[in-house]
Amino acid sequence: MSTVFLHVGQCGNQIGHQFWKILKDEIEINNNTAFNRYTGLARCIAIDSEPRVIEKPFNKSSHPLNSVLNRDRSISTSSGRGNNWALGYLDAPENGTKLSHATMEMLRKEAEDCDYYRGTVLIHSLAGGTGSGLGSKLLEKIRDEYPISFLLSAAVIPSESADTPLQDYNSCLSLSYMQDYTDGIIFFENDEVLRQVLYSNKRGSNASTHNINECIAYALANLFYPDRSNDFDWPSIMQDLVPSEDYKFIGAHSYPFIIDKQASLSREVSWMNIVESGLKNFPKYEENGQSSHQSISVKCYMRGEDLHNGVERQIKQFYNKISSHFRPVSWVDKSYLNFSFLEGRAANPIYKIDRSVTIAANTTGILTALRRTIYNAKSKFRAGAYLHWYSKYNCEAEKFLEAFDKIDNIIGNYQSALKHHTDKSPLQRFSDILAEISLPPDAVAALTPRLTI
Ligand SMILES: Nc1nc2c(ncn2[C@@H]2O[C@H](COP(=O)(O)OP(=O)(O)OP(=O)(O)O)[C@@H](O)[C@H]2O)c(=O)[nH]1
Ligand SMILES: [Mg+2]
Repeated sequence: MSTVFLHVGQCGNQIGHQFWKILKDEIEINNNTAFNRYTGLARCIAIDSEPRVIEKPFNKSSHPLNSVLNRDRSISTSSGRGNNWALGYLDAPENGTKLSHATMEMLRKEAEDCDYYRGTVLIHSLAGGTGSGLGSKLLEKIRDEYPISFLLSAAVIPSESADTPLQDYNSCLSLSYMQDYTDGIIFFENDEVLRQVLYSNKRGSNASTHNINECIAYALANLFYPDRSNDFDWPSIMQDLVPSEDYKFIGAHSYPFIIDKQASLSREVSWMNIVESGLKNFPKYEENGQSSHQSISVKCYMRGEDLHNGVERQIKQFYNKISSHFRPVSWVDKSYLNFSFLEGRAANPIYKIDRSVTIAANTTGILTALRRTIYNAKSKFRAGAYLHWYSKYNCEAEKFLEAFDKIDNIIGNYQSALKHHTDKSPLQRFSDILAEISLPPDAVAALTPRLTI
């Protein structure tokens, strides 16, 4: 069972490089479906509108990925898409090359090369022109050509302090395509990942984009190849995590993530300690300084060499600890949170990590990023700002309105999951209903005391 990874745009390729570095160091290349068993080459396709990042591994034979990435599965043109979704989506031919056509041809070859092609994961950012615009076009085409294969997006949400003035437009447009065509969206917020990296960096307060990418790649590697073995059934895990089309967003994080190779995290630390630190380090999903997210599904992988020394007996404590952080929405049963125990060393020995915990969670925490993005995009749209940059590439106002509609729907779905939470007492819930239907205050006063329990 094989997965083909597509790295799209600068961000997608830079994260892709870190992802394959981790897998190359920790996987037996000739005995794992992540790599082609005969050639030892990674099952991925690198796509960008400019050649700089893509070419790097091939320019120097000493590059760690020189022998792992396949030049015949990489494609670029000469210039970027200027942080413009419409230009990326238009995918105009350059010297006779259309990036989306060339990519689909490569995907066909790669899928035919697999014993059993299971699906595609597209790694990209939401803010630039290539990863978001061309990424959207590719999702549409892949879904059309491989309707029953799994299709996931691993997407980077831009920093709140805008990287480009167009980032909210680009994000809305690509989010609407992701919602339409994928089976699930694993998202990483650059601001949150930066916070995680700073937390993990025991020695100082510096963090580079490279470190952020390592952190994202580590979570992805642990999600798709949690014990680095063959045939881990991630599609069925994803089906558990995405119970319906209405809730596709999954946050993921692995702990410990250590930049500093001198640091170690070994047996002296208890499993409970690792779970607690992992939870502290998971994205906080705060809005106005408050965190009130609830969860639809949570998957927790625990990986280490000593799992049979009583760890499974502590499962109740782990369940209680994790479920108090990821509180369930009212309509899920206890199985919304489940565990996989994976026997084996947790990471490459150079990191001196014996144990790790990876948590993937579908929570209402995505609301914060969605609300912020759509609020910013609609404000600009109402002012008519920058729209001519899109209309000149055939992206008219209706396209924006459709995208806003879709995102409003996603927000509505997650919001209603939050609303049905039952932690509140009957009195509180009744008061909420009264507030919603706006009865006059004397009617509220007349009704409320009768419900006091
Ligand atoms: N985490 C992470 N974010 C990145 C990286 N490179 C760019 N970004 C973010 O991605 C957004 C820009 O997207 P890029 O991937 O650079 O753009 P692109 O897809 O190459 O598109 P164009 O350059 O416009 O053709 C910004 O929000 C950046 O902060 C990276 O290596 N890692
Ligand atoms: Mg670029």
